[in-house]
Amino acid sequence: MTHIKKVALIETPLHKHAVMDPIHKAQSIGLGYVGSYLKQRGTDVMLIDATAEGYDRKKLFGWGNKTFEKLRNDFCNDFGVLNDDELIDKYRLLEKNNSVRVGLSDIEVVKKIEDYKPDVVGINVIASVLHPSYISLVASIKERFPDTLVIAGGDHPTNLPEECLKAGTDFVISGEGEKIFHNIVQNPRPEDIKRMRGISYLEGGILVTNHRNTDGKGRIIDNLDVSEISVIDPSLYTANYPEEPTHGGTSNGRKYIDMDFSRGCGGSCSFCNSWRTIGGFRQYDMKKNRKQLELLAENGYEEILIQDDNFTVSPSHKKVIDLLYNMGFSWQNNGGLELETLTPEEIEYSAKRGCHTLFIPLNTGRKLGDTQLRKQLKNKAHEIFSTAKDNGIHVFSGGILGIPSKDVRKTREDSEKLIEFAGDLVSGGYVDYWVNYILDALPGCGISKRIETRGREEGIHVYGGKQNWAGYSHHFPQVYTDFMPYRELMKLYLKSHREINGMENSRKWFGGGAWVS
Ligand code: B12
Ligand code: SF4
Repeated sequence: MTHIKKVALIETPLHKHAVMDPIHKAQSIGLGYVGSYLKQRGTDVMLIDATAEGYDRKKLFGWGNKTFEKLRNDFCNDFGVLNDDELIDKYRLLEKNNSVRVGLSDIEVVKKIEDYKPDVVGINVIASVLHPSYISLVASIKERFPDTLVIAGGDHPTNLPEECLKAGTDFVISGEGEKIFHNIVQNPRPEDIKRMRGISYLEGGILVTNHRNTDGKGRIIDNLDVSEISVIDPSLYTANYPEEPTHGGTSNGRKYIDMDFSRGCGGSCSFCNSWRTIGGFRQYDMKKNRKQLELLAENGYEEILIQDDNFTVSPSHKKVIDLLYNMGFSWQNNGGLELETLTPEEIEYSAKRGCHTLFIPLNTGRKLGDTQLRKQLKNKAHEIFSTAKDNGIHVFSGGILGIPSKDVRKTREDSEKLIEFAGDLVSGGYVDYWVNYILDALPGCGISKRIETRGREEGIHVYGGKQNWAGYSHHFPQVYTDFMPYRELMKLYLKSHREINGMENSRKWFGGGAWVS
């Protein structure tokens, strides 16, 4: 084969803990960029969003004839009645394989491939929690089309390439996929692909990785140049997406889309791996942003869910806000604005320019162990959230429980402080919604490294090991310590939800709405 003409891009079906994990679906920004980059350079692209196209199909594993809706509703009802031990046993909460799959069946995806006849299949695995549905999908594709190249990209394959390759994937692409996939389209011979930077493959069963360029601290430096970042072609999103966002505030019936205006991150928070996957922070050119929004408006989009990891890092984010406002978009920021660095002026500025909902989480709960810092942060939270309320903005916030403290014995105490902190904000009516996340050992993040190198000595462990896929969701406990056994950690997590549920003016967790959907 000299030149690839047709590419099928697939978003992996969801695979999550049956009881604990929310079910979200949005347009894939990553596949949007990869697909548009190829399309704009002459390749035919079909995007199969296997989750969105089969969003109503929720298959439970190990629950007999019970439906997903019934299981979640029963759990919500029992949550207010049963004690923690009873809940854990009745709903098998400690079982990592207690899962639900959402999306098209493998057979349906294979049929779509058969009809389209692509030369190569590219699959996005946005999160490690999806691994079980990913490996099943690859096996089905390879069984039917053993000679078609299957390439994986996204956060999960980037950080755990070997696990994806062992499932039958031909090549894994690390980090940004636009240029490298285009390079593959131009040079599809396996021997050429094997020489490309950012590629992983198996040679005689052994992992070979052609690394990307990094600085002395392991940070990625061979990022895609901002001028090369394409405009997403909305015609790639042919699936029916949920009418209202499942992962943010309401769009009030306005047609919405997830979008970003910058890429990457200069930080390296211990619980996160995004900076490793996508590289350093880059703000998109304003001309590109305008063109992108014009194209979205032409396609009927009226509401933008901003997904940038670091929206406020560059002062020019105000120009993006002006642009959204002047073009008539309403917007919300779901990517997360860091409470610690936000100013009331920024909130007021956003409120006057079309913003109605903001996600403003705490960067880490650990800081709350320090009394002085806790007081400062509380004052800051009151100031920021009050400003948002006064300006009619809905705020949802959250923090991560279970991050091992420097002195591991204090982990529980620090988590309790976070629960208390959240309680103050919810009961005081400062936030509309609080999400309690629980730490996972994301592949490649600082916490994983700490566990690998000093875990045994410090008494920090991963429940079920690296293969505990459900644990990579931020909503199912995974990292426990000798001072808080796994069952106790699960109880602490349940307690954190109970406390919020007990407050009159909070939206209930495990209690309907987006959680059950
Ligand atoms: C937006 C977002 C979401 C949105 C939208 C996701 C969607 N479109 O379906 C929502 C809120 C729905 C979401 C949900 C989840 N998310 Co999320 N999400 C993000 C976020 C903030 C940005 C992703 C993004 O769009 N980036 C911008 C694009 C340009 O980057 P990209 O996706 O990485 O794509 C590039 C490359 O990876 C590559 N690439 C991607 N796919 C492919 C495919 C091929 C073939 C190739 C060649 C290349 C390639 O090229 C792309 C362009 O350069 C990231 C953090 C981050 N910065 O990455 C977390 C992140 C991806 N999410 C994460 C998690 C855990 C989840 C959830 C499991 C949470 C949950 N329990 O519900 C779910 C799972 C997904 C799902 N569908 O339910 C983790 C994943 C970590 C991991 N390895 O497990 C991340 C990394 C955050 C973190 N650090 O904790 N998420
Ligand atoms: S949590 Fe946010 S700021 Fe921290 S490393 Fe991840 S993307 Fe960067």
